[in-house]
Amino acid sequence: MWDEYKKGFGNLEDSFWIGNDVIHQLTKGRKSSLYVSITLRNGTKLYKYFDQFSVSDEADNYRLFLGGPATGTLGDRMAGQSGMAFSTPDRDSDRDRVNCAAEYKGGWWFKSCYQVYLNGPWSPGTWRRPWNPTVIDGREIKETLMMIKPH
Ligand SMILES: [Ca+2]
Repeated sequence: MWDEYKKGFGNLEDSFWIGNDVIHQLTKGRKSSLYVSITLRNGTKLYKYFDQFSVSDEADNYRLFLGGPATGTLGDRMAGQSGMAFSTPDRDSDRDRVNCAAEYKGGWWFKSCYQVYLNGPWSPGTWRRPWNPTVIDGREIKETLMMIKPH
């Protein structure tokens, strides 16, 4: 799992994780922003924009940094995960006694375990609180996007 998130997986025209090495390279040494959106099945589109976003290298476990002004219609909870290392089921770097990535079946910047988690399983009923408290049930979600923009 760690290697899959490191190298990226999925289909670029449908659903994918671009890869933690690529995210690190894109955000290394230049200021970048992160735009996250969640589109619900009822058509509502929610978003959050973070002025500063970066991910450190593999030796530092792809640590997340979010900073600067943040705006949007999703809540502020993802900022609480800034500073966290990336975890996958086979590499627990979170701050909880359990293995959050194994418990919630995906890779993410888990803390203890999360307030925001966009890589949960899409199967009904298992992806809880994708973005607390704005979106509390993964079954409501049609699409999520994370986009990086250099300044
Ligand atoms: Ca743990």
